[in-house]
Amino acid sequence: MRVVRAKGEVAQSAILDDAALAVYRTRGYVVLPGLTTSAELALFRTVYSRLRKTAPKPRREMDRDGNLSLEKLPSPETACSELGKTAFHHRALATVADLLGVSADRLTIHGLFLDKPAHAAGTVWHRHSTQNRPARIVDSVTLWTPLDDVELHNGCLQFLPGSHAETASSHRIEPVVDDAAIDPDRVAPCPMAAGDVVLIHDNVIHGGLPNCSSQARIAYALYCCYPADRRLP
Ligand SMILES: O=C(O)CCC(=O)C(=O)O
Repeated sequence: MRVVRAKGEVAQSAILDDAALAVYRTRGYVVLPGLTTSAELALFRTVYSRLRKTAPKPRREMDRDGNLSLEKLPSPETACSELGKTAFHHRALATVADLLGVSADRLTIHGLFLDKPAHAAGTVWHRHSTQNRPARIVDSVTLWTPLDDVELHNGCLQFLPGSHAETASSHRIEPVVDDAAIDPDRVAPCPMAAGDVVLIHDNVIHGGLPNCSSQARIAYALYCCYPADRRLP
């Protein structure tokens, strides 16, 4: 199935060139084709299937009505060190280091498989910057790649473009953003082809559509964290 993306959200090249950087700075996210390869996608699928059989039960995430929205398998690199040697990991580190203007060896990476099972609910609106995380982590960029094409019907991500430049309106800072605070006219769904990567700013509001298909939607995400005392301007 052909993936149709919104104009202006896709970088033309795999490296973070000026055009990609401009999209990221304006919208708070940018889609980069070509950060991983089809061979690596096959590896991610194999590792995921193996972990589903052997790893402890995945962490389940619910929506506000208590419906299952995600099953999470954290740190797959621990079970399969090959993952950490992939071009995806190397390019992720290089890209985020470039983006934050820091040396790659200052970054830590936390990997996660995200399975949105068939007919699972949407992923709640949230931003990473307000999540409960170690105080020493001051900035992060997430790279999220679907293992199959994702469209509106099978759980693609959606964003509130430009929200990374806004502060939370409530004095109660929470990672989950109330649906009532979301202007539907601003919502930008983000269909992607398998292996495309979306770079997600720490502060951008995003979520995911429900998976209305009969197949699980699986993604591999890398959370690249910068543990020091500066944020991306
Ligand atoms: O996989 C999803 O549906 C949501 C992923 C997400 O929002 C995240 O990794 O922050």
